[in-house]
Amino acid sequence: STTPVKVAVTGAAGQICYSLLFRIASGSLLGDTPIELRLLEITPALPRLEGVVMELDDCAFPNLAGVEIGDDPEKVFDGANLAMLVGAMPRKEGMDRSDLLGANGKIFTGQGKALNKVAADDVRILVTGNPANTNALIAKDNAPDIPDDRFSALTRLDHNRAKSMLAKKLGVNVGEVTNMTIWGNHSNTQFPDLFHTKVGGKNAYELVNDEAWYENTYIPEVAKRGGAVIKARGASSAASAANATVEAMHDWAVGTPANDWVSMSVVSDGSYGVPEGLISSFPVTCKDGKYEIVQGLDLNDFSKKKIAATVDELTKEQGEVREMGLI
Ligand code: NAX
Repeated sequence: STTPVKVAVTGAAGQICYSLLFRIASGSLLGDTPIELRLLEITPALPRLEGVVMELDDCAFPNLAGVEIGDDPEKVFDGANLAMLVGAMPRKEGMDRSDLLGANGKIFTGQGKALNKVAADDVRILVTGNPANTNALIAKDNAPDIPDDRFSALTRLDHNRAKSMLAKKLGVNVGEVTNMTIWGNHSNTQFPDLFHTKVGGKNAYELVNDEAWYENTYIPEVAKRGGAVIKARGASSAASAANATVEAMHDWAVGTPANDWVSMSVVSDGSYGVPEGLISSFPVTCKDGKYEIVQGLDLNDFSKKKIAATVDELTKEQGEVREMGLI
């Protein structure tokens, strides 16, 4: 029999995980490969998490080989092959971005250290909790023994939103849209790039043929979609964030389709002028558990300016967390 793949998930009693855990356990992550869930929460949320585990039991998923829960990252992450870091503190009223960086920064220093100590040699770590890119940077810096290319942050939800909004505009099925790229930070500065996107194999920017819509409607609406969901639903994106998290990890572990790529925030190797070491979103292909940044895309002046702005924001966040002593 096969040893189950150990999948660690944090923030397991939260709203994203209420969808994510069931997608993982039902096979969206690794098909019918047996998995063991290792679920981390803060102490006061453990009773609630026990309720979620009861529901996992009640699904009778045949490939769910076991579930462990706890509030100690060193125990929960022990032997983890895949880790999805979803748990973070939401921004509360009166908190600015740097307060959030500080509060969540502490979570990711501790979890980075714990992963460094106890995770499996092949561990792959995906950060969904916000600010995702900089949280991933903090975790990476606190895990010196884990190779840099095992860390990523989630920009797949932005990628999916961008595909869907483009398909609507053009009146096509979203399955026709390929080669979408989100560049930069998972924030309002992100840059969804239509210049390399294809729709039914044709250039998306040319098909849209509406510069004003691209610049003034599409780009801001993709970036601010999360806010629009909060306004409509009274709660932040959960099922779509879970879907993006499971798809991102699936593609990383299993591979991207031929002739397409996905957006992942990964450690920059200096590609496209993004400073080395930042965790920034790029077009990537994945195969056998490894990703590669797509090379050789031509960037026009508009794209270069947009990418410079979002990368600049990441550089500032890096500076802030460095000043706080988190990296
Ligand atoms: P919830 O507040 O519903 O759940 C978060 C859970 O994390 C809570 O149960 C909390 O107890 C737990 N938690 C807090 N500190 C923890 C720690 N140190 N260890 C383990 N667990 C801890 O939030 P939810 O809606 O599930 O969102 C989770 C995170 O995803 C938030 O940071 C949110 O901003 C972020 N998002 C990221 C997105 C992305 O595309 N990258 C989109 C969706 C979402 O906004």
